[in-house]
Amino acid sequence: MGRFSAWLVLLIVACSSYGLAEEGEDQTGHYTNTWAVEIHGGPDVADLLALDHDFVNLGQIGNLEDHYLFRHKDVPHRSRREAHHHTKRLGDDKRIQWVAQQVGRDRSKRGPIPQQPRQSDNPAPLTFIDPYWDKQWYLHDTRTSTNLPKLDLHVLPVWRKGITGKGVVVAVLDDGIEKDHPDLKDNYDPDASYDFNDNDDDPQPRYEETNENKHGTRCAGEIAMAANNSQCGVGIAFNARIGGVRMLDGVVTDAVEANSIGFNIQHVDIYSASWGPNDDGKTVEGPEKLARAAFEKGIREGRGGRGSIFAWASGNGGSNGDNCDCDGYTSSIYTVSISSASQQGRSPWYGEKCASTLATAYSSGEYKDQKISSTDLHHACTDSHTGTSAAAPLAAGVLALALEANPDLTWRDVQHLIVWTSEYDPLSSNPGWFQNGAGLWVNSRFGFGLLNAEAMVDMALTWKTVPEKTICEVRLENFQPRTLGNGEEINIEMETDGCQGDSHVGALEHVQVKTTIDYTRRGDLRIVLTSPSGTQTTLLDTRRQDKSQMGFQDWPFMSTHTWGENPQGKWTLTIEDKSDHAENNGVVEDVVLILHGTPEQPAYQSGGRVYTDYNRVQDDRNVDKFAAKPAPASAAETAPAPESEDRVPISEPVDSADSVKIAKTPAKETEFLVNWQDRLAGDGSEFNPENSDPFQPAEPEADTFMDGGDLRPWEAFKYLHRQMKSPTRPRHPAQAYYKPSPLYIRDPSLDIRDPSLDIRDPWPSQNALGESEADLVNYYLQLLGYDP
Ligand SMILES: *[C@@H]1O[C@H](CO)[C@@H](O)[C@H](O)[C@H]1NC(C)=O
Ligand SMILES: [Ca+2]
Ligand SMILES: [Ca+2]
Ligand SMILES: [Ca+2]
Repeated sequence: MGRFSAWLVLLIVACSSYGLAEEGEDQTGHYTNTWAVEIHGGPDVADLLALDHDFVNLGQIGNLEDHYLFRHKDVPHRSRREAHHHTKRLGDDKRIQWVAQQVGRDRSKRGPIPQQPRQSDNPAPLTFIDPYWDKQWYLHDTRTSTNLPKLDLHVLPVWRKGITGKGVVVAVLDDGIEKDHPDLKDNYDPDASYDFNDNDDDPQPRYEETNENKHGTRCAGEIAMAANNSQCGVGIAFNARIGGVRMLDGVVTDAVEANSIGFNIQHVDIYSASWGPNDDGKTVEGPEKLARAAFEKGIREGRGGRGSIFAWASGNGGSNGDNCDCDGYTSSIYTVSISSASQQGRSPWYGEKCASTLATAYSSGEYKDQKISSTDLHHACTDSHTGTSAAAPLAAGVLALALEANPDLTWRDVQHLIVWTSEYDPLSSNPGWFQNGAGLWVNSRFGFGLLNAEAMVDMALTWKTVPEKTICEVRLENFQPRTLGNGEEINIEMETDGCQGDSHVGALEHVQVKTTIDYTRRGDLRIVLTSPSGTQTTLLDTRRQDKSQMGFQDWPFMSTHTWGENPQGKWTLTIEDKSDHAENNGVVEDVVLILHGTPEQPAYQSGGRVYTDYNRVQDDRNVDKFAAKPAPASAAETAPAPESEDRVPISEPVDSADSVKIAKTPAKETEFLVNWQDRLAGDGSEFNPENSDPFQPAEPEADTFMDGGDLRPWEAFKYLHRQMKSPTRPRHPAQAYYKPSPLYIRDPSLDIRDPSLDIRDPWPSQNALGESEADLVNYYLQLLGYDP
């Protein structure tokens, strides 16, 4: 290309970035709701001009003096069209030297991070000979078409920088670790391992027939399976050292928890925990005195004073109507609470909502979605690890990469990094997103969004430790206990200046509301906190199964949703009972608002968070791979049509004991089997007890989050199960007795118990199916001759 045409290209680009192009269509990016402006005279002048023109001044852009980022609230955060009139209005103001609407572009860095040159537009593929590598869709993009959404945690670019977890130690607090597993033994670290169930230093799991103690080994592999050794897969931090603290295979006491949480805190950097109180939708429990003390000691003294990192699963009780606000481990300010997103970028059926979740990692979803691959007991591998159990270790692995990039990060730095780099875009199709007063997108199902390993590591590399933490407690003088009854709501207003003085909080991190409420039926209460910026956070949602009369005793509800906001002004706490239980009543005894944060805004926030189009910006795929592979046909497309609409009893004898084909299947049941995963994604609220036909859709509720969940899954499943259970067919191990796990382990597949027993509905009010049921449906599909 000659010099002249190069100039031409530059000129066109310049025009469109100044917003002067005739048509705002832009093939390579999208317009955001932010404008960069140049204004002389200082930040006060900038604030004034922002006000004049109906913008919010998000502050100086990085270290560029006289440059500010303005946001307009009436402009969509993402649009293909330029907002000409706003640009023009700013441009026409003589006090504004320069203006440009910001466009989400094909860059690999975000916000105030200085842009580094890309190594190559089409980097060489990183391939591994490990047999499960191809199944690790969440580490490298396995989609078959560029039209599909990007599908990974953006780990490959970090590995390309040579960052693989070296020098970082992770301990999995669980039911043990198979330390001699061929894919774990090289990274196994005895100093990060202990057995608090048997009080010895060998965390090897206890083996028994149902392999119940596979959980810890599965979680460990996700983090630190060795790379390119022909064994299983590749851990996210495959050069990290990994240990196991065996503590779930026995009586779990406060002391056992405290021992585990506080184990070897100068050696272990990251603790990964995928357990917590029962997810039954009626429990309110948190760490007791010892475990609380262990957390506090860990963050104060662990890692040479920089603080232990705790990656915590947010819980799997979604289908029980559970809410992680009632789980004091995930809602601790010291834990990094992690939720799951399915391969489809959806909140899975087991996901819990709460205000304390920080971010999200991929995990299992519906039946067709791929699960998580890892090491398994007996030196085996698995491709079916599930639930938030599987999400938290992925986060632990990502954090290990960040700690290798910058070992000086404190426990608070780590949370700031997560808040600032997690991605809203790949999960944006889910309901519940809102932008808080600091411009951050947040959702009670996902926290600040999907983890982005590359963005986090890049930001960690040049990170400046955030200022010392301050805590501002807001108490109402002369607070009189307030009564609450059915159908009522009370509003408690709390005015604060953010504690001017030594404990001044000017920029928020966590917010806690510590309260004591006596109430006749706890599950009917809903609590919402409104910040001075207008951010409304649900601190507690109703839980239909929670009939407890225990209320809340000094319970610290916790929210991350107002992160980055200035707390000065009026906070409102709304407590309501809108149930149909007329007899309900109680008293709000006490309320304390606890604001955690820093006196000044941390420097990194000064330019405001700039959101970009994840799919375009983060596209590090090797484009060639999309050329050859045809998209796999779905089961529904390849399945033969049912031979007849007649209802033929499924228990009709099969050809022979060896054959797993059956001749005819009632159409309705076949349809259910083939399509069930598309139809059962509801959260159970569509359950229609009036409806006796399990295959008859219930009336869907208008504002219920559903993926077309219009059946009564458990009813339909039980019916099918009865039909399919013929003595002439081989028995599937999952044709077993299902029982909610009394253990704390967050893995639905562990609910399979005694295989000699018949199936029973463990959660009569639950509608969604678990992974065990998924396995069975899979098996039934095989029986029917389909290849699921
Ligand atoms: C893994 O090993 C194979 C064969 O030895 C090699 O071609 C490949 O480059 C290796 N991958 C990495 C990431 O080192
Ligand atoms: Ca032992
Ligand atoms: Ca391996
Ligand atoms: Ca829970």
